[in-house]
Amino acid sequence: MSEKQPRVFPSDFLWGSATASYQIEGAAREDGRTPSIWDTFCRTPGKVFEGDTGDVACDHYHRWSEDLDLMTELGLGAYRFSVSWSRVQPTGRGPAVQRGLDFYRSLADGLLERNITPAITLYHWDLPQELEDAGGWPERDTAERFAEYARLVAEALGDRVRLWTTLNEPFCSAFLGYGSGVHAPGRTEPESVLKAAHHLNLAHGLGTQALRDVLPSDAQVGITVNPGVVRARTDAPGDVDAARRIDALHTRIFTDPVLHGSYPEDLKRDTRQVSDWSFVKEGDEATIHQPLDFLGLNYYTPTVVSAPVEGDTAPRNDGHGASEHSPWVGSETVNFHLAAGDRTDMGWVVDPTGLVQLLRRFQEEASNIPLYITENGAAFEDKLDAGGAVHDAERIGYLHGHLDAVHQAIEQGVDVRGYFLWSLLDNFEWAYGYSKRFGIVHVDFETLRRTPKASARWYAQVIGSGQLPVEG
Ligand code: IFM
Repeated sequence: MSEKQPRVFPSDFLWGSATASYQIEGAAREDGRTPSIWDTFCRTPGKVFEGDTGDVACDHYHRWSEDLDLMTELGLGAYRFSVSWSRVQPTGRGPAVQRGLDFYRSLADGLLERNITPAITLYHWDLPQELEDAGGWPERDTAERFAEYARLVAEALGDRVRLWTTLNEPFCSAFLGYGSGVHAPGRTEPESVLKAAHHLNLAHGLGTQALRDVLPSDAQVGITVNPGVVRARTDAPGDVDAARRIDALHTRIFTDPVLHGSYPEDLKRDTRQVSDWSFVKEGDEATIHQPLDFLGLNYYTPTVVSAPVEGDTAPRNDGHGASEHSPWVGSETVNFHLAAGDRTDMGWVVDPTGLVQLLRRFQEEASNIPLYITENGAAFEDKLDAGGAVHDAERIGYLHGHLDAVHQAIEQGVDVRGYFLWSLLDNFEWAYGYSKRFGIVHVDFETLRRTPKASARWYAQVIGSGQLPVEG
């Protein structure tokens, strides 16, 4: 195809946007909701930028109807949101709270009335604090609790929601939550990282079984991962080995058991000083290896690594937040490098070639399973101008490049069914608090007023025409 032609997407391509409960809902103490690990983490001094919390966030819990109208204006075909576990099952066990479930039922109904497909994520990092107090993800029981919770939500919403995702980015829950400690619950325990990763995988497997028990047969069940697109800085054997190690920890620790039913041998070898992996019980890998209807992939930027330098023990800047504690269990001294190129406000290099690479990889690895881009987007320092508008040309450029990458992958035969832009609204960006804006809709965190940015109008045009214009 010539460079000058617009990129036309398949007519049934799902055009979406995504958010997550703790990042937008607020109403942290209403209708029976109890603290999650993020409520606690936000209150731990020094953990979150300027002590920001999700107490109010975008106040979506009260303004959801206005937000649905914004989605209609954009012409969204689908909306990916997550359920707050502490809102529907406050102690992480036992019966559900009706008011919590009602909120998500109203949301799903509002979406359906507007012809927007609801896509549920059951777990986007906000574990009920009581479960963390009982040991959190390093405890096997948390996986059982997740399956119980998945069943409760499916019983309440299974009649109206067709797209179900068990977990979002288990890498962040395990490695940043229990390794580097830059995410809740902020623990820095190398073996707990591996245990947490395994119990998240097990939660996915048990949760998928519970969903299949309850949901109608046409429901689609999958998982969302954020695989590393890891590149060796040179083709020297040490650099190539560093890339293999980080790929095992970032990606294959999740995708190998989920897609192929076993943990990679090289991963177990690389981490044997830390753990003998005896927490993997007989039958676990088979439980994790459930048939999937789709695989969700989140992509933002690639990672460049090189071999450890002898004697160098300085903390690494791996792009996931500053910490004295490496999350890279058994490979702590691998070096991370900033690739050349334009960067977003997160410091992440803009490189859509990584998205093509990722899609091609999982087309092969997840043979015959449709793929969705469940997150992609960029933070920039957006400001309202004197006329009250936001001209976020850099974000439009980022989105154009990445949608072009999705289109290239489709042209190359990859079965990509949809794209969920991260994010609909500026929101609580975890340890960065409200300092990073990912939304295509600007949120004034004083007044909570929403203002669609230029990128929102641009995305609406892409959705309306089903094609990417020649220029961003
Ligand atoms: O905001 C997050 C989201 O919660 C998970 N994926 C990455 C986004 C940007 O950092």
